[in-house]
Formats: sequence, structure tokens, C-alpha cells
Amino acid sequence: TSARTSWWRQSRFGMFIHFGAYSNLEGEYTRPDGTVCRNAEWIKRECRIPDQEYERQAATFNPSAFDARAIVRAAQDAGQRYIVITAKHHDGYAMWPTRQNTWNLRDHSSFDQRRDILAELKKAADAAGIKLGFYYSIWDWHDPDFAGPGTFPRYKKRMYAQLKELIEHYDPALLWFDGEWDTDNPTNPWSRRDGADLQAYLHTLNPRLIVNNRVGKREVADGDFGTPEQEIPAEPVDGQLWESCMTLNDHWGFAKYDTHWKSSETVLRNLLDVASRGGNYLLNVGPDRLGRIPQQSVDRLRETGRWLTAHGQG
Ligand code: FUL
Repeated sequence: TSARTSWWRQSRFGMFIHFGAYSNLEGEYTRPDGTVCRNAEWIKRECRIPDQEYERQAATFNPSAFDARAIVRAAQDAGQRYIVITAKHHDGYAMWPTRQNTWNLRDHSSFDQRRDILAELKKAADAAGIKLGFYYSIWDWHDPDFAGPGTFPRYKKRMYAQLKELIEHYDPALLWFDGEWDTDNPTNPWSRRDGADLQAYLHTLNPRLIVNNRVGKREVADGDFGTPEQEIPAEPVDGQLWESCMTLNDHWGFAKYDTHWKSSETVLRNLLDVASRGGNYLLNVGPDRLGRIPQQSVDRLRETGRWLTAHGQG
């Protein structure tokens, strides 16, 4: 209903954070023969990194410089009112201490075992009056039950359990699903019906939860809002709420070689363009392997916020 989505509609500007085990590679994988393959959050698949090798590198992941308060401050400086962070991307690696497997930041890393970055972010966001949401990939490259013959129900059960953990432990205001499609992944068993069932289930856990349309098949009836990616649509589709998500350079996850930054003028123009058409703008940052938002991103966020404040929009 409109009361449920009211905070989100009024927010207009949010921060997307792509951070996961892939960040540890910082966009580059050196093959055994010495050649280098580049990618960001898709590096496992696009560079065909063998499972064991990807697991080995993830075990060294130690984002010791992750600073939730600094991240929230950067969002606040930009005039952003909500944050959506990848709790689990396609590589299946959970960024919280899930009890459903050991493929997570607590059990499979070199990170301080007492720390929980989602809890830290929740605390910092609450203190600043910023809403927190989680990105969660339905598609999972790591869990053998995702694509195993007849094993999808088992996967789905674990996925439900993980989402219950997220909702009960961190009380997110929003869930941002992804990986529901079957173009890159023809064997993706996710159906329209799965989407509707999941959405209903989530609302039994928290009736106020806002959910994007990738929970189903990106149809107008799916979730609460449409999710155009790297583009600003001219018109909303059938009056559906929408949020345009965009990178600040050319990648979602950290890629050390990517210096193709948008100017703060471009960011601002996009934001005003989106807002004038009634949408939300979800602008991405990709922390490095230590958990730090690149300075180029921080600078652009600050410049955008400065303009908004100077013009009474901050
Ligand atoms: C896409 C994903 O495949 C990308 O890695 C990224 O997360 C983007 C926001 O959504 O579907």
C-alpha cells in the first residue's frame, strides 16, 4: 500500500553497496599460466575460477578497514536516505554469520570473528536515521542444490531460512532480490509462483517490508518497484514505482583498474532527471578488499551532497 512505501518514495536517493568475497580479488584474477582476467562481482564465473581456488582466496578475505559509520556518513553527506548492501551476491557468499552454511564472512575468511558488518551497518544507519536494505541473489553459484536435479526445494528451504535470519537479526526495511532470470542461466528454476510465495512469506515476517520486482519475474505485479539498471526510463511502466540503479564507474564490485568515473555533474544530472520523473536513484559504491569506499566515490558523493544542500534539497 502507499503508506508502506511512503518512506521509500520520499527518499529519492540511496546508496547501493556491492561488497563480497569477489571484492577480495579487487577485479583481477591471475590464472596459473600468468595471464590476467578482469571482472568484478562476476569474476568467479566470467574468469572461470575453479571452486576450490575461489574458496581459497575467500579464506584470506579480511575487510578489517570496514567502517560502518564512515559509510553512513558518506551516504548522509551525499543526501542519500537509504542504503542497500549485498548480503549475498551470485557467488553465494553470505556477508553475515548465517547458520545455514559455512560459506560466509564469519566462517570462511580471515576477518575478526567477533565482527558482523551487517550489524555494524544497521547500528550506524539507525543512529543516523538512514534506512537499511539487503540485496539477496536468488541465483547461487556455490550451493550445489541450486541447480542439482530435483534439489531446488532443498535450496529454497535454506534460502528461506537465510532470509528469516536477515529479517529477524537485522530488521531490514527493504529486500532487493536479483538473479531470478533465465537468460544467463537457462536452468534457473525460479518461477513466477516462487516469487509470489516468497513475497507472501516475507510479509508474514514483516508486513512493512518493501521488496523489488526481481523477487518475481520483473513484471509490474511483482514486488513494489521496478528496477531499471544503468538507465533512466522515459516513462514509468504502467504506473509502477521505480528505482534506477547505477554504477559510479563501470563496475558494481571493486575493480582496481576501472578509472572510468562519472563526474559529479553527471551524477547530479542523473539524480535530478530520475527525481523529476518520479523515480528513485540508487547509486553504487564498491568497497575494496579492506572494506574502504574508493576516495573517488567519496569525493563524488560529497560534491553531489554539497550541491543539494546549497540548493535546499539536502
Ligand atoms: C545484476 C547483477 O548481475 C549485477 O552483478 C549487479 O548486482 C546488478 C545490480 O544486478 O543483475
